[in-house]
Amino acid sequence: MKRRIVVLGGGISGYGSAILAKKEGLDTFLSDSGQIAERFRRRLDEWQVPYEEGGHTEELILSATEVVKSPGIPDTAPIVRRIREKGIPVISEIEFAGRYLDGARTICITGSNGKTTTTSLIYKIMRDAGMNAALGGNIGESFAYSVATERYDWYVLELSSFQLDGMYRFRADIGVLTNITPDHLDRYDHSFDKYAASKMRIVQNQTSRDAFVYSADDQTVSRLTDAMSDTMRMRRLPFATHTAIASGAGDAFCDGESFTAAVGDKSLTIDIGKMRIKGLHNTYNAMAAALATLAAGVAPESICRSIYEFSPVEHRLEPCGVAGGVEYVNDSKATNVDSVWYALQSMTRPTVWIAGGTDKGNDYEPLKRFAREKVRALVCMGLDNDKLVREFTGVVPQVVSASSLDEAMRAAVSLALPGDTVLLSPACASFDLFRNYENRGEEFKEWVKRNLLEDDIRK
Ligand code: UMA
Ligand code: ADP
Repeated sequence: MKRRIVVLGGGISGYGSAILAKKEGLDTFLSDSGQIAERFRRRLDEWQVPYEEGGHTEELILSATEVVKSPGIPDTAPIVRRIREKGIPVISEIEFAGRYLDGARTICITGSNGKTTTTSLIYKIMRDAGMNAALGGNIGESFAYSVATERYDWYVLELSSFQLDGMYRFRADIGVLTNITPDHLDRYDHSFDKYAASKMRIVQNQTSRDAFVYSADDQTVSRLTDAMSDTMRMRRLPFATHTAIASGAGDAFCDGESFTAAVGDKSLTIDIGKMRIKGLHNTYNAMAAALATLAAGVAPESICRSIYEFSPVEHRLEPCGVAGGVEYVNDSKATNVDSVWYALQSMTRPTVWIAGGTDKGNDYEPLKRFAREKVRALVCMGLDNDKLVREFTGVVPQVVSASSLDEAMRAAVSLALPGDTVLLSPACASFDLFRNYENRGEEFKEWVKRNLLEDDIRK
C-alpha cells in the first residue's frame, strides 16, 4: 500500500512539506484548522496537493501512515492527541525533509537566544565564500520546499525546540547550540529540564564525522554536555570567554578585545571592536559562527571578512538613527529576560529603556544590576505595567507608565539627554498592543523617523 503522508497545518512549514511529499510520489493530504494563505493555496493547487481548510476531518487524517506536524501546533491539540492514540508517528518538517537531502549537508543552529543572528551570519559566511547554501528552518523559506524544488550542497537551518521535538533520525553534520535559558515553558509542562532536553536533541545521531559547536560558558549547556560526554562521538567545538578550553578538535575563546577560533590546523582572530554587531552575546554568536564555518571548510580569511561586514539583523539591537544627540536602538525581538540582559550589558551610554508588554512570568532580578548602573529612566509600555513599575521603582531613578507606543515615545524623548540611548528591549511578548514583535519594532522605527529624523541630520 502507498504510504500516506498527512501534513497538519498549511503555513510555511506545512505547504512545503506537502509539496515535497507529493514530489516524492507519496499519497499526500494537507489539513488546516484555519484558513490557508492565498500564496500557499496557489502552490498547493499548482502541485495538485489535496487539502482541506477550516477544520481537521478525522477520517482523512487518521488514515495516515505518518503525520508531519507544523511546529506551531501544540501536542495538546485534540487532533494531535487522537493521532498519537492511534499510534501514528508524528514528525516535524525537518525530520521529513531531512530524508531527501541527497548528499547535501546541514549546519543546524538552536538555542534560546541568538538563533537568527547566528544562522544569518553562518549563511552569509557560506554564501560569501561561494558555497551553494540555502537558509531555512525557523527562518525564511520552507526547508522542505527548498528540498523539493532546488539543489543545494549545504542547508543552514535555524531550529526551534518545537522542530527539534519532532526529529528522531535526523542528524546534523554540524550542530550549534548557543545557550539554554527559560523560554516557551508553557509548551513543556512548565519544566525547564524538559525544554533543555528538547534543545539537546541537536546532537542526536551525530557520529565522529560530525561537529558540535556549543557554549561552554552556559551552565545548562555545559552541564548537559558533560553528562552526555560518554556517548558523544562527534568533534566537540566549545566557545567561551577568557580561557582557552583546549578541546582536542578545536575551540574559540575571547579576551574582551579579540577572539580566536581554531578547528584542526585552521585558525582565525577577530578584533571585536571592529565588528558591526555589538555586545558580549554577539561575540558569542560570532565565535559560534566562526567554529561552524571552519568545520565546514571555509577559509579563515573569508570568514573574517564576512564577520566584519555582518550588520545586526532587523529588530535585534538595530541602530535606527540619532536625533538631538540621542541614539535610538530597536531590540523588539528581545522577548525574554536573558536577551534584555545582554542588551543592557552592551549599552555604553546612559539609557532610557522602554520595556513591557505581555509578561511571560518573568523574573526581573537578573536585570537589576545593569538597570542600576546604566538606566536613567524606564518607560513601561503595555496594558498592564504594574509588575514592571513595582520591580524597578527604587532601582532606576525614574519609572514612567505608558499605554501606547506614542505615549511611551513622547516620554522617552523628554527623559533622554544628548549622549543617551533610547533602547526598546521589552523582555515581554508584544501581543497586548501589537500584532507581533516585528510590528512593534517597525512602529518604533517609523515613529523615530517621522517625529525625529525627518527634521534632524541622520548620523
Ligand atoms: N493550525 C492547524 N491546526 C491547529 C493549529 C494551527 O491546522 O491545531 C494551522 C494554522 O491555521 C496555520 C498553521 O497551522 O495555518 C500554522 O502553523 P505554524 O504555527 O507551525 O506556522 P508556520 O507558518 O508553518 O511556521 C512555522 C514556524 N512557526 C512556529 O513555530 C509558531 C515558523 O517559525 C517557521 O519559520 C516555519 O514553520 C518554517 O519551519 C516562526 C516562529 O515564530 C518564525 N517560531 C517560534 C519562535 O521563533 O519563537 C518558535
Ligand atoms: P532567536 O532567533 O534565538 O530569538 P535572535 O538572534 O533573533 O535569536 O535574537 C533575539 C534576541 O536575543 C535579540 O534581542 C538579541 O539581541 C538577543 N540575542 C542575540 N544573541 C544572543 C545570545 N547569544 N544570547 C542572549 N541574547 C542574544
